[in-house]
Amino acid sequence: MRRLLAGTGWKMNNTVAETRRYGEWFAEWTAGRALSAVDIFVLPPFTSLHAAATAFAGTPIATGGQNMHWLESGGWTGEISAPMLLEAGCRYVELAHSERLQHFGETYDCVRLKVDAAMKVGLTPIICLGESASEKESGRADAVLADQVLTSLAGQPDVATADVVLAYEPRWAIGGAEAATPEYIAARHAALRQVLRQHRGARAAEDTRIIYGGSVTPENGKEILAIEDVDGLFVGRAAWKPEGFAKIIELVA
Ligand code: G2H
Repeated sequence: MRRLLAGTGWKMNNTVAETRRYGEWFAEWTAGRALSAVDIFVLPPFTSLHAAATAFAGTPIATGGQNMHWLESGGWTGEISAPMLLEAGCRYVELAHSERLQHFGETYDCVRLKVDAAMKVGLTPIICLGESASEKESGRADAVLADQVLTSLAGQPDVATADVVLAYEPRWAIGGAEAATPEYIAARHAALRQVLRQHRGARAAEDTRIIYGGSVTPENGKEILAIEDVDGLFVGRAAWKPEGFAKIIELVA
């Protein structure tokens, strides 16, 4: 049985002061609530990571980075490593968000190195996968997704026991007005599970959690979560304020 996830990536939002207020709000909101059946994560900007880990201590909310370098240290100006994320209290790291791929030239070959580095230190990678609008229009979505996931996991032959989360985020649905339709999401998630089954075996297909992200809101989240192969919701704008994230968690928990 796969545990459901509710997560938010803050992108370049929420200062240290705002993070503290977010945490205080949640400390109160989570007190006495039954949330033990769901995994909850928040991915703040690097500067707010330490404040977030402190603010969410004692709540069921774990924190994670939005990116990292694949090496542990060195002359890499502007970068941050897996051990540094761990030290800042992270349990997760998001990799391959389409904004990283589109605007910062990242590739899935480099994502593979990051997956390996994250897993080496015990961070759970949240690996983003998603086709562009033109790949969707030309009917290549499933082939693109298969290539992305297999490249990302190429260094992890035993994904069945590995703790990874796959996040399906169609690029054309990110930051927009509408999420993908439930039918479309169902087809992509099922296809991804089939790729895992084919290349990694039945156990990997059964165990690996695949969450959906891309314009999820408290209004559309319930329908998306009801899809068989969807194991959680990954939210941006709708959860940058604590009240919004609480509504998403209520759907999942
Ligand atoms: C996609 C998503 C966060 P938004 O990046 O997973 O952001 O919900 O704002 O589309």
